This record gives sequence, structure tokens and C-alpha cells, in this order.
Amino acid sequence: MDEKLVDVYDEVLRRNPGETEFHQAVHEVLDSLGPVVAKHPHYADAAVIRRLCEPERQIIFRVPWVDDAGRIQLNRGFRVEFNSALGPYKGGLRFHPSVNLGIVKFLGYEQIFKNSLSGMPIGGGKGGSDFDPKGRSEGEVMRFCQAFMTELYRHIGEYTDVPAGDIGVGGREIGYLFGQYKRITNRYESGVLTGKGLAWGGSRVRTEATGYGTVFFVQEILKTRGESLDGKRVVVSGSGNVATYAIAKVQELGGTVVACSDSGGYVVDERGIDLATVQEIKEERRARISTYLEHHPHAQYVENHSLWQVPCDIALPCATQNELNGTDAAALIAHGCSVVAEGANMPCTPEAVRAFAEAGVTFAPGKAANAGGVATSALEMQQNASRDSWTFEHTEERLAGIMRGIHDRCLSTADEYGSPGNYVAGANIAGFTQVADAMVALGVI
Ligand code: NDP
Ligand code: 2IT
Repeated sequence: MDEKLVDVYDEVLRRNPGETEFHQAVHEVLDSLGPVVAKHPHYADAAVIRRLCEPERQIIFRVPWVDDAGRIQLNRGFRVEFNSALGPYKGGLRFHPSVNLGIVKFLGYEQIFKNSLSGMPIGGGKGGSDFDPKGRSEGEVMRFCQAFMTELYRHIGEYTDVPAGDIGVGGREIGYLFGQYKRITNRYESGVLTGKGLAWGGSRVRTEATGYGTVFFVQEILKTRGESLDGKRVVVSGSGNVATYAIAKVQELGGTVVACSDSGGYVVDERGIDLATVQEIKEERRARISTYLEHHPHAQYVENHSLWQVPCDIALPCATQNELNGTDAAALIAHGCSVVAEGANMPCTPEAVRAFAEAGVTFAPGKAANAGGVATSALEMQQNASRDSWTFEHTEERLAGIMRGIHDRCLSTADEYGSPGNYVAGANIAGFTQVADAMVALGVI
């Protein structure tokens, strides 16, 4: 890391003790910014980088609710409004027992640069709760969402802060959250949340956007080598929203996805993962991926092991942070994997990212490769603002164009700052400079 940035990083460590994922996300960005501060000393004079590492506002609240047995349950809610230089805070809500302030801050920090890179007018934020939806009834999920929104509503709005989904928050939860917001405020304010259902203000392609976008990004990488997805062997981790639609798009473009997973283990199907079965298990039954074998007895289920041992040409980590470590990277490299694109946020550890760079594996960081989800959220906001509703084809074409734009900006920025072909440097620098310029222009606020 450039010595001018070491002090900034030390300050982050001092001010945010114990928040290891947040430290990791900041380190990764600061590591790329050496050539930027060398070329543009005015960013340091305006303390832009220091200010960027401090959220504008952090909200933590109590979420009490009543379970089916009549017992009072207690969770903690978070919304970190990180940076609004480019637009209203924008970013998902995560419901998972592992959620804490450090996780929400890492996600909010990533979101600033991702949203900037997307080229859409959105700032960065993230939120969520340590609520665990697994095993909860429909009624319990609804009452939790209502309790969560009963506090959150006062902090959000279409010009203020626009939440969406993330792990554990999909169309069902956005429905309950929107319903409660509407009820409390007595306003049909469509633009306050994205990821809504098509009947009540949602955008076509938003459900598919993150997974599709990640695969569009991979397509652009392959194009630079004169290759395509046709005939490629792909491993996708996770089996939630991002993984499902990444699998769908890979298959549509002629690739074969041979493995996917959930937190219990992974499935290998050499005939190609059957998407309809995955969707039936995950979207309809909300069951475990191990039940895939009930429909496809020739497949293999492996419990509690890393799916990165499965040989592939392309790896798409689409589950969660730090799910792919140095050992996993070594296995992928040994098996000849040549592209890794992050559908999830920060799924690869720094050791893994270093190993890919040393081995010449093309690595696309999440803030570039998974930006299609939030970009399509911004398209949803655009449709809501104009009370319009676009076709699937038009919206998907917009998404594909945005992913091409992000890809090309990463490469041209990496070139400009002396790291040709380095998508990490390109994404961090391009994302940063746009926010930094806006912050300088807006003054010390
Ligand atoms: P979902 O809740 O739909 O799916 C999450 C998947 O990841 C599930 O298969 C889940 O398995 C697995 N998973 C979650 N936590 C863990 C864990 N601790 N260990 C192992 N597996 C885990 O979430 P999404 O698909 O929406 O999100 C996946 C990733 O993509 C996250 O990193 C998210 O931040 C990122 N992302 C999401 C976007 C979106 O639009 N939804 C946009 C951009 C990024 P199980 O069911 O067993 O828990
Ligand atoms: O990590 C992400 O970009 C998301 N979870 C999507 C955020 C959004 O506002 O659509």
C-alpha cells in the first residue's frame, strides 16, 4: 500500500476495532489507489479518502417481534448510509444470523464504488439484521419484516435511501417491507425500495439481473481473448438468487454448469445442473440442495467440503464473503481454471486474489462483476420515477450495455494507471475517482 495511504488505513483500524471484513474491504481499495494519489494530490488535500472511509450515518435499532408460539423475539437492525455524493444511498438488506455492524459496513463500503462504477446516479448504503429466516413460517417472516420496517421507514425514501434485497431478502420480503412502509406513511412511494414484484412497481429483469450481469461480464472477458462461453465448464457456488440466474445465463450461452451449493454442501452433476430442479428446491420448497439427488440420482452430493475442488474453466463464487480461500484458489489453478468472476460480494480472500494474479487467472472483482443487480435497481427507480414499465428485452439490453460499459471502463482505467488487464485496479480506481470528484465539488460536508 502507498505510504500516503497507510495512515488512512491505520486510522480505519483504530476507529473500527474488530470489524475485520470492513478492514479487508478498505484495504483492498486503498491498495489500488497509490497511482491515483500520486497523480492527483488534491484528493489528499480534501481528505477525500479519509472521509470516504467514515459512513455519513450509521443506524442500529431494536427489532422486537412475536413468533408463532407467542414468544417475544429480539433482533438487531442496521442501516449504514455510507456515501451520498452521487445520489441517494442505495444498497441491499441482508437477513442472516452472521450480520453485524462490521459486515454491513464492508458491504456498504463496497457498494459506494460499485454504484459509482455502474454509471447510475446512486450513492452507497447497506443494511440488514441478524434475523435468521431459515425454519421460520411465512407469518413469522412477515411479522419480522413489519417490525423491521416500523423503525427503518423514518430513515428511507426515494430521494434519501433506497434499500433492496441481499442474502435472505428476496421478492417475498421486499413485499412485506413495502406493504408496511406504505401502511405507516400512507404513501404509495414506489421508488423507496427496489426488487418489487412486477404487479406493484417492480422492474423486469431485476430478479435475474445480478446473475445475468455477472455472466455478461464474463462474456466480455472472454471476448477480449476471442473466446465465448460455448462449451465451457463452469462451477457456481450458492443456489440463491445470484447463483440461480448465473446458472441460467451460462446455460443459455452454451456453457455447462457442473456444480452448485448451499451452506450445507455441494452437488456435482456432470450432465449439467438442472435449473428447474434447483428453482423448485430453493424458490418453491425453500429446502436444502442435497434434495437435488431425489430428482437426479446420478448426481453426487458432497457435504461440508469446498466445491472449488471440482475442475472447471470458469468459477463464479455467488454465495458469501470469504468463501474461496488460498487453498481453493490453488485447486482451481491446478485444474486449469482461467476466469474467476465474483457474483457475491468479496467471496475471494486476499490470499486467493493474490494467487490468481500470480497464476495469470483473470479475476473480476464483485464491485464490477455483480454490479448488474444494483444497476437494474437504478433502472427500476427510473421506471418508477416516470411511471413507466419496460419490456424484458429492452431492460436486458440496458443491463448488457451497462455491464459492457463497466468492463470497458475497468480495462481502460487499469491501462491509464499502469496496470493493464488488472480488473481489481481498474474497478477500484474508476469507482473511486467519480465519487471523489463529486465529493470535492460538493465541499466539506
Ligand atoms: P440468497 O439468500 O438468495 O442466496 C445465498 C446463497 O448463498 C444460498 O445458497 C446460501 O446457502 C449461500 N450462503 C449464504 N451464506 C452462506 C454462508 N455463510 N456459507 C455458505 N453459504 C452461504 O442471496 P443472494 O443470491 O442474493 O446473494 C448471494 C451473494 O451475492 C451475497 O454475497 C450478496 O451480497 C451478493 N449480491 C447479491 C445481489 C442481489 O441482487 N441479490 C447483488 C449483488 C451481490 P443457504 O441457503 O444454505 O444459507
Ligand atoms: O450487493 C448488491 O449490490 C445488492 N445486494 C443489490 C443492491 C440493490 O440496491 O439492488
